Amino acid sequence: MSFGIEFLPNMEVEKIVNYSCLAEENGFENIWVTDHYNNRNVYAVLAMIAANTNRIKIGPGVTNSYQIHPAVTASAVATINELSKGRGVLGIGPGDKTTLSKLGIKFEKPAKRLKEAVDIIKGLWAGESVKYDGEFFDINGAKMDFKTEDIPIYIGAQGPVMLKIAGMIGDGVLINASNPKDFEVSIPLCKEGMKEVGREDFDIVAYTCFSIDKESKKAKNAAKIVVGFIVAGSPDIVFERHNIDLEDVKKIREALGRFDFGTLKKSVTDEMLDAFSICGSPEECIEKIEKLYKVGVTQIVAGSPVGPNMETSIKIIGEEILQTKGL
Ligand code: F42
Repeated sequence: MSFGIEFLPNMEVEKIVNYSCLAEENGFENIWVTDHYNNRNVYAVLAMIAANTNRIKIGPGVTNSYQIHPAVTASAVATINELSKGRGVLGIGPGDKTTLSKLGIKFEKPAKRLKEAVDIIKGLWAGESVKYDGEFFDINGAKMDFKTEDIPIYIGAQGPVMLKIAGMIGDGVLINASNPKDFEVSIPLCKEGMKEVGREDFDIVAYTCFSIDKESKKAKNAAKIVVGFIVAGSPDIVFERHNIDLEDVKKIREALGRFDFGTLKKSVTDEMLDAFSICGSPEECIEKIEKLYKVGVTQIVAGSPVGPNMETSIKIIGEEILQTKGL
């Protein structure tokens, strides 16, 4: 099992680079940088990380094919791969409907569009002169002018259709989930896709809300706002799976509607923290990670907030999990 970390470029690039170096020193294997139009540009951030690290794999986690044409994504990730001497990876998903709607982009057939985009990217990376007559993309002999190699592609997926597609077209899947019960549902769907194309090697990534501190209470407290947002956006079927009372969910949604973050934090229950995050003391986090490993997860990505203090939390993960447990 390997460990990755997610960075949101809502902070200065210099800070992300410093945290990236710290993550590399502490034994993390992957850095995933999120892609949203309102943050610093993902490829500018990745280029700086590439220039300042030596070993860790880096890539967008995740970009989409609505805002960025697949040919531009192919070139950008190949450039990051060259700059980092072969450490590039591509994380690509269908896109975030709420963000895209702010740009006036219609979220039509996201799964089909993603599949077409990945086909085109693969063709370009293979050095082909790509001809593609798709529903969304019409490519007439596009070809890269520089050589690149086979870069691993990870698909951001949650829904049943997308999970199966991930198994068919990806080298791995980035699933926004934290609890073994969710992976018991998701992994068989990825496997269906893998079976269809005869793939065996596949990285199942838990892209989680993560918060660690030596003091359990401090770690849990730091996770509450992120968990509150996840609860507010989750469908009822997920609450049933985790025995979460819909009345408690209502309190969260009402608090969020009033931007009342104090009440929001107080309304996040222990059941919600367990369903939607890995959080607590190193021992508590290790217990959950071991359960995830048993159901088939092969990479943990420590996503926001990582902990009450990013620097301390990266060191705790390194010292108490990666070096001690040898994950
Ligand atoms: N989104 C971002 O914009 N930026 C990020 O940095 C980001 C990071 C990220 C990391 C991990 C991760 O898992 C997701 C992340 N996302 C990020 C969100 C990501 O872009 C998606 O919004 C998210 O993964 C939700 O995807 P989903 O798997 O739920 O797929 C959606 C599109 C969905 O509705 N899927 C359904 C399904 O069952 O999979 C239905 C899909 C379907 O079949 N639709 C048909 C089609 O062709 O698209 C059309 C059907 C019809 O009749 O129209």
